[in-house]
Amino acid sequence: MAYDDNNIFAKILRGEIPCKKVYEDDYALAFHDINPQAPVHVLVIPKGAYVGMADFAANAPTALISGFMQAVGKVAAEVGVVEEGYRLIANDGPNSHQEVPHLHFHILGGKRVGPLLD
Ligand code: IU
Repeated sequence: MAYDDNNIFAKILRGEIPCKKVYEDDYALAFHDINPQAPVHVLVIPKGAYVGMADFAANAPTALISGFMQAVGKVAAEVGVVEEGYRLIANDGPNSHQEVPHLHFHILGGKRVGPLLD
């Protein structure tokens, strides 16, 4: 799928739409999900035009890939879910119900979640 510059996370990255920011560095932005599914529900997105993980892995510079992954871990620690545990998921493509076509990881914590699928 081609990247759509007008997706909502692209607009958030450009500062055209506000977000409840949790963390930002050169590689990633993290913010609270607008419709939280758990007491902690934060999204982490890379600073680049990537739809999903295959696109990211194939086309992103190594520094961005590693910086993004480090940011995900930093955010999990910062929002205080590491000790009790959390779910880290990325919906990727139509079968997964990906709604926003910009790669994003969900950090879900603050409660014990159910089985992974449905
Ligand atoms: P998905 O993995 O693409 O299905 O998840 C998209 C998430 O983005 C979903 O949890 C929405 O609540 C969230 N979201 C948001 O935080 N802010 C927005 O403006 C929009 C969606 I649109």
